Parts: sequence; structure tokens; C-alpha cells
Amino acid sequence: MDIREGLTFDDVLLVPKRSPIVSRSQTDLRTKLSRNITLNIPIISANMDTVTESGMAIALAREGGIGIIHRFMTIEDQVDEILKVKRSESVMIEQPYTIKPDVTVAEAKKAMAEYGVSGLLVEEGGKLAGIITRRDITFENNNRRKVSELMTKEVITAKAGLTIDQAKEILHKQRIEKLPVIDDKRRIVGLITSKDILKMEQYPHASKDKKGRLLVGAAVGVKGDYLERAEALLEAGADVLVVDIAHGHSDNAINTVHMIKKAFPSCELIAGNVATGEGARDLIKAGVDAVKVGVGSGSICITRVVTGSGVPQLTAVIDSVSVARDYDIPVISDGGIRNSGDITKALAAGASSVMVGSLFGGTDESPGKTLVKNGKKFKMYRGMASFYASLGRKYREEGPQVVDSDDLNDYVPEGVEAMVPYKGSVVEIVRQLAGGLRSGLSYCGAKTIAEMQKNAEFIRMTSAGYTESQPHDVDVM
Ligand code: CPR
Repeated sequence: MDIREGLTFDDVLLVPKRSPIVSRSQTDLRTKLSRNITLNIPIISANMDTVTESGMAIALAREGGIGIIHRFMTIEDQVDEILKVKRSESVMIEQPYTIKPDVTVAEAKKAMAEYGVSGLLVEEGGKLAGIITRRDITFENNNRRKVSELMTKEVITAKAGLTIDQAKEILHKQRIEKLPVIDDKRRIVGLITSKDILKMEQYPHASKDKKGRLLVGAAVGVKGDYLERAEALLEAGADVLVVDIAHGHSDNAINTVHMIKKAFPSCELIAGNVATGEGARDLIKAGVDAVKVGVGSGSICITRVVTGSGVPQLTAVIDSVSVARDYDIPVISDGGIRNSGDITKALAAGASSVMVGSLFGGTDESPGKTLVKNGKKFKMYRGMASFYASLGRKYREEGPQVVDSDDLNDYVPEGVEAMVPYKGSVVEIVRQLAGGLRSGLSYCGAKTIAEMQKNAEFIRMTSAGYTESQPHDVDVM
């Protein structure tokens, strides 16, 4: 048997090239996520229940990447997460939250807290009747009073079609925060807020859709309600769907891609994970717009230990790209990213972007609570096929009796539960990664990712070379 050698990030380095770059700001990190979606930085947060819900997706998209909302929740909850991202900022919020004038202050307070907004448009008979903001009700002790008693009735409004500059002028002149947009019949068309305009200016590199809303993706499975889920997610505004299955080079995955593309031909679709050129080819032939690559590369993954299967990540990317490139389909390198050097290597090997899990676990934006152990803060990070992630899933689907079920003994986990140190906001991490990648491009003498892929020359190193590559012979502070 002819056995090839597989390589991963720590087996290689990129040979430095003459660089025309004077400052990192001359580099351009734009890349293709999929056939029709461009990102401003090549970084995606993983569709895992300890990594990506709306908070992470919003942060990533503001920085120029994208988050993929995980699928381990009901369809309604996943749709809600998409809507939260889509409503988080836009030129104009198209379906602003509304409330009726005859409901109580208590209900208005509850709605504001639930939606995470500071005000609601009051709607009656399909028309704008007023606006109620947190300021109007914060110190109202009588929770039974009606919204109509406390709302502002003389609302300053704008007609649909106004420009951002016009909106800014009205917001400033009138000293208001929220500007409802209405049509000739006073029906609510949208809402422009000063907060959204400020955010637009604060995050100039954000990844956005045609309506100025942040980009977001969502994962679906290959069984059960996946078509219904896909439809609901697309309706809610998901820009891209990810068919998420551990062994993506399977009839199940290929069939799912066929079914989704048949039902929703214009849906932007990513599928994975595969680790070979053949895997990439079969998914591309089934109709995907990007291929996700990585089997056994994830930090919490024990697939290689449990099944003996996998391909070291750099080789998996190189092999997949060698096929995907002929079809002009981007490859996403998923799993095993620990630093910006790994990202640079994955991209130099031909990937168009990387998906990140553990690095983004333990941040303010990742789901879950912080735990304190021995005086240090941690957050949970776990594989999606780990025992407790699967148990949680079964519990949700089948109820509490699963805890006593014998089936649990038959479950073979392919991932582990772990604790990762609490790291603060993901924004700083993303900026460090993007900054390191910009320097990586410069070392390859490239201004763009495409140029780096052309210039890249990998060199293999021995374990002595690896040791030399780390800080050594010093006590790191
Ligand atoms: P890290 O960034 O943590 O190394 O890897 C994250 C990736 O690990 C995910 O995007 C996913 O592809 C993979 N992954 C998540 N759960 C897994 C289990 Cl239980 N088993 C194998 N791979 C897993």
C-alpha cells in the first residue's frame, strides 16, 4: 500500500519573500466566503452551541467576518437569532418591533427587555399611533397604566426613501433618537435610529447585505426538519446556510445539498466537512457554493482517536483546493486554528477563509455563563458530538426520560467537553488575528490573499525547527 504523508500547520512554515509592503494597512483581507458572498476578513465563527449565537454573529460581522448560528435549538429560536442579527443594525430596520396602545406598561417593559430595544413603535389599526421609549416608563410605578397614556403621540416621522444624511439631519435637529418611517397612509415602513447610524460609522468594515444589514449564516442538519428549518431561516434573512455534518462526504450530505438546492435554488449553500479532493468534488457537483474542510482537526474533536479517520488539516486543505479551484468554489478551512500564523498557513494553502471554534469560546460574545474555578474565570466549550451536547439535544427533543434511557450507553461521542479561560470580548481577538494575518501577507510579499496564494512557498520543518519557532530558553512573562 502506498501511504502518503499528511501535514498540518505545525509541520510547515512560509518562506519569507521580498515585500513591497510598507504598512500593514496596505494589505487587503477581502475574500470569498462562497460563490456569491464576499467578506472583509476571512474569519468565520463556528456553528457550535458554545460559540455562535446572535451576540457572536453580530460582533464577527461588524469586524468584517461572519458567524454561523448553530442548529441545536428549535427552528423558532434559530430564526430569532437570525432576526436579532438582521435587526441589530441597518440603514433602516424594516420590521421594527411594535406594540398596541391598550397594553400595559408592564408588558411594554417586558417586550423591550425581551427584544433588547430601548423603544417600541405603537401601532393601531395598521397605523403609527405613537412611540414609547424606556425613558417614558422607567420611573412609572403603576405598571397597570396603558401605553397610550404614556406614549408620545406627536411623533416626528419621515417618508420612505430619505437618505442617511437627511435622516441624520432630522435626528440632530429634533434631538431625537428614533425616526419612524411611514407611507402616505401612516403605515409603518421602518425605523431609523441614531444608534444604527453611529454603528455604521463605527464599523466601516462590517460585512453587510444589500439592505445594509449585517451578514449572518445558519446551520442545518441532514435529518428530520432540515427543509422546514432551511425555509424558515432563509425567510428570516439568513444570507447563507451551512449543511453541518461530521462526515460530509456521505450520501446523506450529498442528498441534503440536492434537496435544499432543489427547494431553494437561489440559496447560498455551504456544506461539509470533507477532507479530500473527492469529497470536495462530490459536494460541488451536488451544487454547493463553498466547501468546508476539516475532519478531526477541531480542538475538542476526538474523531481521529475514536474512528482512526481524518487527514491532517494542511493536506486536507491542499487536496480539497486542488479540486475546488477548477470549479471556482471557495474552501473554508475548519478546525485547528490556534493563532494568526495558522490562519495565514491555511489561506496560503488555498483556503479562502477559516472557521474558528475554541479561540472564540470563552469570550463575552460566546453563549453560556462564566464559571469560576480556583479564582479563575472559564467558559464551557464543547464538541457538538460530545456526550453532554448530544444528551442536551436528546433531552430537548425527547424529554427528561432520556436521562434513564439505555440508548445513552450506545452513544459514541466524537468530541469532548472542555473549559476555556475567559478572554473578554471577541473583538480584540479578531483584531489581533486580522493584524497578524496582515503581517503574514507582508512576509509573503503579498497585498491580497490571492497574491499570497500565488507567492506562497511552504517549507517543512523538523521537531527542532518547531521548537525553535516557539519562544525558547527564556521564562515567558
Ligand atoms: P477548533 O477551532 O476548536 O479547533 O475547531 C472547531 C471545529 O471543530 C468546528 O467548526 C467543527 O467543525 C469541529 N467540531 C465541533 N464539534 C466536533 C466534534 Cl464533537 N467532533 C469533531 N469535530 C467537531
